[in-house]
Amino acid sequence: MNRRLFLKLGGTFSLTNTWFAATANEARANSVRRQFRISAEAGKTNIVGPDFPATQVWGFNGQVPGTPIRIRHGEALAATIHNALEVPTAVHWHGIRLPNAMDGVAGLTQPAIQSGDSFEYEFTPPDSGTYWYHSHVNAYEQVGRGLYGPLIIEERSPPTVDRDLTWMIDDWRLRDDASISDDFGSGHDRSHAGRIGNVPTVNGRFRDIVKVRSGERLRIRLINASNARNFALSFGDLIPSVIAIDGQPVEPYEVTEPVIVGAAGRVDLIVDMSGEPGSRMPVIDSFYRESFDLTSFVYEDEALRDSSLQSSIKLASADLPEPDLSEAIAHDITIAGGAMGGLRRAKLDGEWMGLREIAQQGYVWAINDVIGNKLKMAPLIDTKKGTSIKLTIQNKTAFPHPMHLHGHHMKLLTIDGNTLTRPRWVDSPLLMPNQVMEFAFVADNPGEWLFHCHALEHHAAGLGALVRVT
Ligand SMILES: [Cu+2]
Repeated sequence: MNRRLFLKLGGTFSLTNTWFAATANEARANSVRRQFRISAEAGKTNIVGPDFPATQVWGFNGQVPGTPIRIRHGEALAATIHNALEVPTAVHWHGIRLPNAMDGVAGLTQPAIQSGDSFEYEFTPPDSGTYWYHSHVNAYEQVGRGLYGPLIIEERSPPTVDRDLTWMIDDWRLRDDASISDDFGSGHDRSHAGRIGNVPTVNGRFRDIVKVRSGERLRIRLINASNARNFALSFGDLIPSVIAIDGQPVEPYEVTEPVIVGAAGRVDLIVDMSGEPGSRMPVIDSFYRESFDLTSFVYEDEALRDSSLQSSIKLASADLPEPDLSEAIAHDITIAGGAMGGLRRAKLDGEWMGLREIAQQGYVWAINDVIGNKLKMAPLIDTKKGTSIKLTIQNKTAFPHPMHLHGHHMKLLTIDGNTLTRPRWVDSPLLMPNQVMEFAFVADNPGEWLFHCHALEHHAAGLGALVRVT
């Protein structure tokens, strides 16, 4: 139906990413405490283009993406969130290792911010990198309506680039009149791939263009704010280098395969624009069966320089606690359930039940046979502060799951038994069907932390657990 209509639309916007460039200049203050006042409110934005009406959204300061938060590494972030919506909300700072009380999970780490009320978040992010903030109340609806924004912690010595761009990629399910389809959390979405939409966007725009100049070096911070859509992005004959994953630096490496960005994941790329002046090059997604143009580079007629920059693109190494693998406590974690998953029974509120009975209450997924139907529940992992933990996570389902651990980063060690040549730190790893991944991390941040699938409908349908660190 309209999926076809929108994905076949040929029109483009003339808007570029100047909005993000402008906000970067505002982040030049010398104070060590950066204050933001942000209102969660309804707004209107033109997502699909001039031939369609504007879309009613919920956004931070009414915008999609919300007001960019950009501070320097070492600065404290103070954010007053005012709730101007008619429903409760709260803000999670995705990927930041922060005090538990600031984590923004309403019903676990704080009460929800009621309509008309405000809440003050304050913390000093310990790591630089690319993060995001989003609602953590009925997230499958609130994030789906646009309640998210970029959160950038600038490195003390970033690599030299001509432009530092943030691309928040999202996936909307719109009706023919460009209004948001309000079938949030449908039974089908909960039990299958999550809410997959029909209008993929970059920074809230469908099929926008990005004006570039030949010879220009871009840093592109990809942030996947979709409810559930994963992306696999191809950049034509350009060869991007990955410099960070989930905010954490990696030894730079060139990619010729599509760049995978699972829901909630982030990838920082360095891209040297080597195309002909005046040419156009689409960025193509091919994660699912049908591929499509997500956005397009359009080269200006004048080149910036004849050959690309040669300066180093390497970031300072990640500064995270190294787990002690010889002493690590091992936990095996099995994800089961969903359509075609073969889960027959599981524990709901401590009682074994058949899948039919569980599904009648809206739940279809289990972690180690337990339905995560509540935020406050018996922890999956209960450990002392400072303990090294080794996780072996097996996805025994027919769908991909981006598994997000709050308050920590995990070192990804192996995929399907193969040791990674480049172990990397992650907070939202994407586990494909039947995949097994091993991780290790130091549980050094006290509190009760969510560990859940970031396909938001899956979390709502039981794919969540708690990690308690005391
Ligand atoms: Cu999932």
